[in-house]
Order: sequence, then C-alpha cells, then structure tokens
Amino acid sequence: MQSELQRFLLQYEFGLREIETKITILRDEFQHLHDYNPIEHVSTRMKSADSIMAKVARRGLTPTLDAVREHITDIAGVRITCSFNGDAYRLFDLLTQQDDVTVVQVKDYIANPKHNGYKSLHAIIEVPVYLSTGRVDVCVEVQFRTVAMDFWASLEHKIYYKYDRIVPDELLSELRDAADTAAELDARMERLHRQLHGAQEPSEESPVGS
Ligand code: 0O2
Repeated sequence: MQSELQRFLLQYEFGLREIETKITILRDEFQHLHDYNPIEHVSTRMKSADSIMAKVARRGLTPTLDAVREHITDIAGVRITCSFNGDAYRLFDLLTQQDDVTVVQVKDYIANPKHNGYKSLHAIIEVPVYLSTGRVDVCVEVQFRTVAMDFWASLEHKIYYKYDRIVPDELLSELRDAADTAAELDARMERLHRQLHGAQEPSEESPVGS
C-alpha cells in the first residue's frame, strides 16, 4: 500500500513539473518579447500523505486512492506571485487556454474577495502526464496573486493557525483593513505601471469569464 501511495503521489509531482515548465516558458517568452517579467516568483508544494488522509477523513470519504483522485484536487499546488492583478489574469488566460490543459474549477477571489479580505485567483486544472504505462490526467491547484496579497495572505495564514482557526474579532478587523490597504497599493502601483508602459485596460475590470 505504501509503495502504491508513493507511486500515486509521484504522478502529482510530475503534474506539478509540467505546470512549472509551462509557467517558465511563458515567463521567458514574455521577457524575450516584451522585455518585461510578469512573474515575481513561483512556489510549489505537495500535500503530505498525512494531510491528504486528514482531508479525506474530514470530508467523510472512503480512504481509497480512487476517492482521493476524484475529490482531493489540491494535492499538487502552484502559487504564482505577480506584480499586478492584470498579470495574474493574463497568466491565467495563457495557461488555461493551452490545448492540453483542462479547467476543472475557478474561484476568482480577486473579483470577489473573501469576507476576511483574501484576494487571489484559484484554478484547479487537469494536465496529462505520460508514464511508462500510459497517460494519466492529474489535477493541480494554481493560485495567482499579487506580491501585496501574498504578503497579506502569508501573515493571515499564520494568524489563522496560531489561533486554531478562531481569530479574535479585533484582529479580524485589522486584517480586513490591511487587505484593503494592500488592494489600494496594488491599484495604485498598477496605475503607475500603466503610465510608464502606456495605457492598457485595468486588470480589476478583467475578471475571469468577462
Ligand atoms: P495550504 O497550506 O496553503 O494548502 P478546499 O481547500 O478544497 O478544502 P476551499 O477552502 O474551498 O476548500 O478551497 P479554496 O478556497 O480554493 O482555498 C484553498 C487554498 O487557498 C488554501 O489551502 C489556501 O492556500 C488558500 N486560501 C483560501 N482562503 C484563504 C484565506 O482566507 N487566507 C489565506 N491566507 N489563504 C487562503 P489550504 O489547504 O487552506 O492551505
């Protein structure tokens, strides 16, 4: 069972590598064509077997690999931190329009921020991986967000876990204020960037599906 699980998880690691390669190609081509890099940094993470199983238990699923494949879509995760919201949407489009990428789900928390102020564009995408035994399609969760929002989210995440998910009201309201400040900074920096590089449509007006 252990080696079966390891082999199963390996497929997701390969899926992660496929997406990383696609992002690297987009970034390098962008740099070459426009002399501009829309990506500040990219990080990847694999969910551990223990946290996959904890999520399976929380959801009351049968602990089988088939159930995990069907229901746990964030085993492989990629986070793309961009300078501006416009870049987040543009990269989302460029990645999801590729022929071998299937979009399973999109949550646009940039256009519709969460109640706590969280802003990020999430996509669950499926990508083929070719093994010696043939093709398998694996899900990868891709998050696109700005540097300012990444800064906010990493602190909020720490606070959330420090307080064991029950954050005091006062701190919640401070976090919401900080999220507004980060969003204002994003909008301001993007305006300045557009002035520098010529007028383009503002990103906040280009949510997914519009
Ligand atoms: P980690 O450690 O980053 O992986 P699901 O994850 O499918 O059970 P959910 O919450 O509906 O359900 O999915 P969603 O909204 O797409 O969020 C998944 C991930 O987005 C989270 O993964 C976080 O990484 C990030 N995220 C979502 N909401 C927030 C938020 O309010 N604050 C911060 N800081 N991050 C958020 P994990 O598994 O929670 O954590």
